[in-house]
Amino acid sequence: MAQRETTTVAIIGGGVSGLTAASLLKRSGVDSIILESRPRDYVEERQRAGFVEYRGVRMFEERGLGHVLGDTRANTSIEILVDGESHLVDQRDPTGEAGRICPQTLLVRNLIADLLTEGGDLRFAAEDVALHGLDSDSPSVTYTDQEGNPREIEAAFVAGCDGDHGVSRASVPEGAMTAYSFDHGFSWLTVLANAAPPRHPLFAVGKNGYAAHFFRGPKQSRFYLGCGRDDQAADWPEARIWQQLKARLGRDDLPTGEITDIDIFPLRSLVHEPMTYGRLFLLGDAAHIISPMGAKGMNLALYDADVFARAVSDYSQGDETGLRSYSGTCLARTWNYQEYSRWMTETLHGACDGAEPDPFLARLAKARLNRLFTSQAAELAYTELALGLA
Ligand code: RFL
Repeated sequence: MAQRETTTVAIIGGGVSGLTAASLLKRSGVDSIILESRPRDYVEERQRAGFVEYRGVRMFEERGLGHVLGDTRANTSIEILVDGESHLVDQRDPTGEAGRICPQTLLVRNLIADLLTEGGDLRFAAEDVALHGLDSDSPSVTYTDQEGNPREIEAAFVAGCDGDHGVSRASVPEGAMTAYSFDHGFSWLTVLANAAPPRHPLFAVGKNGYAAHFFRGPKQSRFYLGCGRDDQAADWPEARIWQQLKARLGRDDLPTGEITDIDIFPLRSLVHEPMTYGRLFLLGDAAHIISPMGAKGMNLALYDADVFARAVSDYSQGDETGLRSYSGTCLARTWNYQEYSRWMTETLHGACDGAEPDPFLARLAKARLNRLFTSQAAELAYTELALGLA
């Protein structure tokens, strides 16, 4: 017989969106239980994104959670190298505010620590999580705890924060949501290395193809290399990786170091509409995947968590409008960011004279970049999106 409990929000998944939703709910006096399938050390070590837009910084600060961003530095500009020529693009709004260079691992670790300090209920290594009665007024979640005991949680709402391959969206009956997907036609080789990070987030386009270099720690970098659609990791021995990075980033003296992770993935985007089914609300990657080009995946997860937590808090005060408009509000931002990410992907890849270039489109891409470098209005429009203010 399963042990039964009740809570206001059962949160499935303890990644960025689940942890942030729980922390914001806690600040509003709303209780929740997070069920995370992985052990704590795995979740805390998982390397991914590295940038929190200014909108997210402001959200954490306004809700008394500014400390979860740690001692991270402001992202005041990005550098774009075009055929070896450097251009700095300002990343501050007109009042000087900027986002933060904040590795996802640091944010996740700090959110977990904060939640546990505040008495939050976060359960790791929860197995066999299953959702029930989502279209009823009293949904529930069953799972097996770390000791192997069957458990059941009744909740007013279920927050599906368990990513693209989680159980939440898979529990929605077929036909209740529509998936819109897009393949950008490019793949990236992604490399994590114990090598000195760049001064600014660095993007490079040119005859050798696309590359990028980002901060992931004082002595840690993430690199991206545009690569062939069907390339395998075996096609990229370390010597080739460093040789290509040096050529594309235009630095023979690029600091190298031990490579700790290599992966190849196609750039794809995916949006599920609507983001709700009955009492289930999807947040973050469970609802949408965005190509990493604009660094918006983690930021969309933070936005969804903000909108959802406010809506549940309003509901507890008798106002249901936030919950009803949740999907529409989040989808508007999702599509705006999908457009931004597509613009960057087309522009930066298009401006490379890589494999099978289209010379006409390559010239259009360079014209777009030139406009970004020479028009203040174009730079401001770009920065508004980068900061999450548009
Ligand atoms: P998360 O952070 O993946 O958290 C989902 C959590 O759900 C758990 N889970 C389950 N729990 C219970 N029951 C189940 N059945 C479960 N199934 C899964 C998982 O263990 C996990 O802890 O999703 P969330 O919260 O939606 O947050 C989304 C972001 O993590 C994601 O969008 C970004 O990491 C994407 N992303 C990047 N975003 C950026 O903004 N900038 C970047 O530079 C950037 N780089 C990246 C990325 C994602 C990468 N991936 C996915 C490999 C680089 C990489 C390499």
